[in-house]
Amino acid sequence: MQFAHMSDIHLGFQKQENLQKIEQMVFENALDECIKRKVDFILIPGDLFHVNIPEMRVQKFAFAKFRQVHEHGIPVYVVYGSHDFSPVSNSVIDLLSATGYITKVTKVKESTEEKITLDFVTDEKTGVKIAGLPGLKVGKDEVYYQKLDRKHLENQPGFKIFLFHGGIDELKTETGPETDFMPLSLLPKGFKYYAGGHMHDFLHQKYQEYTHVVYPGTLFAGYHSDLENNANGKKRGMVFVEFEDTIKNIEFLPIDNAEYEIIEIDAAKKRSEDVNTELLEKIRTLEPGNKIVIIKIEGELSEGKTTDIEFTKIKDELQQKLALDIKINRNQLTSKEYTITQANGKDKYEIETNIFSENIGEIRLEEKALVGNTGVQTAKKLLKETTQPILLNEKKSDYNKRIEQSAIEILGLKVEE
Ligand SMILES: [Mn+2]
Repeated sequence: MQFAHMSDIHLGFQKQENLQKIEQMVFENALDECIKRKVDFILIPGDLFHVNIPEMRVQKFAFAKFRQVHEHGIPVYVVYGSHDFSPVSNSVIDLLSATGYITKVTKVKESTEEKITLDFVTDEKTGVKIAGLPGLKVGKDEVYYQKLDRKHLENQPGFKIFLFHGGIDELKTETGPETDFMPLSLLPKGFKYYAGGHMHDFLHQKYQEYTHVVYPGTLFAGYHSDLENNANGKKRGMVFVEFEDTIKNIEFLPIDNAEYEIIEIDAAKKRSEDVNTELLEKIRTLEPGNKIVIIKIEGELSEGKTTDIEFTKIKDELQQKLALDIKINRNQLTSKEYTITQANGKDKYEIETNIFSENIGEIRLEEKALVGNTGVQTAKKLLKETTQPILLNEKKSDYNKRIEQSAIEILGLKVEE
């Protein structure tokens, strides 16, 4: 018997057409491989979609593919991730679940203030028992897992699999996500396989009471840094597991996505003019045709502004040579001469992201959460929360309190009562 495990596919993350095609292709290739191998079932523990309600284009190809998998009689077991999560079951995951193409495995038997008791979903053909918990939005995961009635799950016999979405303290890496970690001890012990989502790199670890904690990682990208890692040679793919009454074999199958070129420039103590020349020279030695080109430039310029570097010109040149897409990461590029940079974008959200990305480099702070990509994300969340409108019939004082509390939560601050 064999099952497949994939996660963090982030369908709908890509905004550029060429990359959208790759995102769709790797997803379809992964499921085709499951059909080809006639797996007994497929596990997807979260972030299947990048948002809870992705655009219709994404829903269309995802439904078509899951229908095909369904017609081959392969069940798909899913939990929400932190991205496709909806507190009111208002996610495309729920739509897919309503059609019967996928099964959400979080079956809450009982939920009180102190305790969440889960039931298993039993896979009909193999008799495997599957339970799982979703990932919630930033910081709330652990509370949820702390309430889990582990004994109830541990006491039941059978071949058991646990699906979860979140990081494990024991597996914390320098390059992985920085938030949403919990100790392994919050998961029920003695399951045959722990199918993880959230970590974007493939990981397989064994612990005494938790044999086989596995994360397949993303299939392509869900953060911009994933593309950078791909360009530096990181393989992406999925996991196939052979089993009988125990696990027999765990195989990571790489799935190709794209070809890359990466240029990394240390701009520290250089003049903007010289960095510009260096960059243009490097660009001209590339053969970027049909490749994703990543330009990463960081450090503090000794002279000139970050805007002196002709990123538009560089993009144009690469586009003319038919690069699939060009990603420029200049979040860590700063200058002694501070200016607020304008930014373009196709909609309000893209403009906001671009403005934050281009200007955050000018800020020098110790607090890691407030700079770089994390800083951009925090700024965006704050902006979104603080511009929420007042609700109908809501008192001004309640409104102020509500906004204040969400801001505090986003910044991860604890306030004395
Ligand atoms: Mn993810």
